Amino acid sequence: MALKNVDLVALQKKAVLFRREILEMLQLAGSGHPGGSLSAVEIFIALYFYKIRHDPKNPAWEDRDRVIVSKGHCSPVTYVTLANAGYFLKEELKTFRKFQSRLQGHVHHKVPGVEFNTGSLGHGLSYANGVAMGAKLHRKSLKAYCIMGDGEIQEGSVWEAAMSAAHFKLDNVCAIVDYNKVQENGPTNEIKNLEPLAKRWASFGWHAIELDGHNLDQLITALDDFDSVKGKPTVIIANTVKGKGISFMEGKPAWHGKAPNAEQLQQALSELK
Ligand SMILES: Cc1ncc(C[n+]2csc(CCOP(=O)(O)OP(=O)(O)O)c2C)c(N)n1
Repeated sequence: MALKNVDLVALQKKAVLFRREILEMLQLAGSGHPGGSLSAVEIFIALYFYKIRHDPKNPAWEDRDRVIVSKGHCSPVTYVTLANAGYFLKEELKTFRKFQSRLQGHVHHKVPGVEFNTGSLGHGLSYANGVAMGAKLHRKSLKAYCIMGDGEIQEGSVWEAAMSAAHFKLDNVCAIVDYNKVQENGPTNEIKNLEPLAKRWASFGWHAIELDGHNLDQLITALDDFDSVKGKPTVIIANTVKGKGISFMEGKPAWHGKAPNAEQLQQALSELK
């Protein structure tokens, strides 16, 4: 059951702010990945502003929950989330993708709050498994959350990791698939069909939950449900829209990796109220 004392309206307002900040960063940089960042905003908010145990002033706190951003090109949503959570100053967002900035196009562990370097898709879940096994060995109650893309999970390594997590009964692993239905070059299920996706994860021994990935209430409820599942890992299949919130970006593969120009930014910001 979700903790209903959560201020959903405040979290929804945060989602609008995050989308604005993501687009501003991208426009300033002149490059980057808007589509899969905009689709994952509510996933990040539910994790960082509701669920996880963390201390932004002490990113190396041993007992923190780990969020592994396996789709490492979605650095814009990661950095905006971390800055808003207090890991570093928001001012630094302006350095995104600039020479010598810490905020490079793919997430890097030098950035406070980033657990693991990603960018080459398909590796985050194995890392999450390792963290989770280590936690069990050391009798720690921390959890590992791994955010993946739908195109990403076409990688065979993801399914090896899925098998391992179930075999080792890693009930402290929660995979979250940002199921925005579009990968780099087109619709995911036309390029390589993932369906029936929830059944596939279940057949690998996972507790599978499917929901609307823009609905914070549903996300929060699912993240709480994960805590009560014992003996198996959990996957949340979050149905989302790539480019969510911006009419000319939604569902468009062209906006997978392209920054808006100044005019497009203004148009986009006018839609985010
Ligand atoms: C191993 C690997 N192959 C290819 C790429 C190039 N690449 C970067 S993003 C991407 C598409 C990923 O699609 P998806 O996981 O659906 O991401 P999202 O839509 O959430 O941005 C590809 C093919 C990569 N980064 N790593």
